[in-house]
Amino acid sequence: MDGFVIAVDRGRYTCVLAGAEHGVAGAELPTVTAMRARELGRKSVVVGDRVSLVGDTSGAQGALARIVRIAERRSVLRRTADDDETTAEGRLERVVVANADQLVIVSALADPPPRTGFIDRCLVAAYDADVEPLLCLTKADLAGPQEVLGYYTELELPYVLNRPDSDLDALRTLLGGRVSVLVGHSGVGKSTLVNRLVPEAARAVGVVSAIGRGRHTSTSAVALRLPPIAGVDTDPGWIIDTPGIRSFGLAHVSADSLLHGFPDLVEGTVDCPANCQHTADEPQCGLDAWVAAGKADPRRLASYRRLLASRAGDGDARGESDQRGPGEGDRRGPDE
Ligand SMILES: Nc1nc2c(ncn2[C@@H]2O[C@H](COP(=O)(O)OP(=O)(O)OP(=O)(O)O)[C@@H](O)[C@H]2O)c(=O)[nH]1
Ligand SMILES: [Mg+2]
Repeated sequence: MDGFVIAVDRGRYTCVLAGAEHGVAGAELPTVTAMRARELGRKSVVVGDRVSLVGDTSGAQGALARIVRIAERRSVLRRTADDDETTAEGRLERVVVANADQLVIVSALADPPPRTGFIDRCLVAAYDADVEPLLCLTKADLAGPQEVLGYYTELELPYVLNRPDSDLDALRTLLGGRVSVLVGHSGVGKSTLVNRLVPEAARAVGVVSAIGRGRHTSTSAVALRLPPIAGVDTDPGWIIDTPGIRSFGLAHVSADSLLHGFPDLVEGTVDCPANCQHTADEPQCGLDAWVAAGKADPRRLASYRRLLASRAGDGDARGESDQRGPGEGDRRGPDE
């Protein structure tokens, strides 16, 4: 039988059987617990995977099925522990989720403050994974979005604003018919949003801790079926809540692909000499003139160059957006 992996916990995979996934409005979906069959070898199974199951797929108490195959993934959202692929941490790659159609980048407008460096990294990861980005700005009751939106004006980046009492219709429409994954720092309100979208989800919600202290309320990714959209007959989609992340390492993204996360800069490179690396010390790089002519925000170019430098293992690459306090964090990494 075919299934869709909605949760992973200590070697046990919770799957919804194909067919049941479009199940009854608002009802809890029947699930099957499974383990990996030995023949999968070292291939990891992640939330969002479409799998083939054998054995006891009754879903009865104590029943355990086996995952014998992982279907080809439509998309794979990855991150690494570090940006530099020459280090062990840079090679440590984590698959965040499989088969997502949309990456919802959740950033609070305050508490914790927004970090465009982190959002830029998420955008690079989204374009690299061929997943559409959606910027979701939470805690709009605490601060305005002008500054963040101003930074992205050239991008036509779709966004939604959220506050505790805001209407979720626009967001539900954007989530309809697809699998969306929420990513963001701890405390930005991912689970709060999931609970509003899927009231029976009852995801644990935490108090905001200092970023980097490692107090994460959610500890694993979980996919939840969205309830039907009122008055519309279409598929409401799936939403995947994930644990807050401190960093979005991009060691797996090639230097060329990094530029795809900066569509506002791409055109500025057409007159660059062949093999231009677009770094600040490239005398002929077209990006300086592009920005000087007002075609893109200089902060975007600076962010792109920080990422380029960070991949090269330049220790100063984290840039101005890192605001961790003293005593926090154990190593230099791509946190922003
Ligand atoms: N003022 C305000 N507070 C909010 C809003 N959304 C969430 N919060 C609060 O922010 C805190 C953290 O919310 P969570 O939903 O647990 O954050 P999270 O992103 O799931 O965090 P992790 O699971 O640790 O990654 C909670 O105290 C929420 O009540 C909002 O729109 N406005
Ligand atoms: Mg959470």
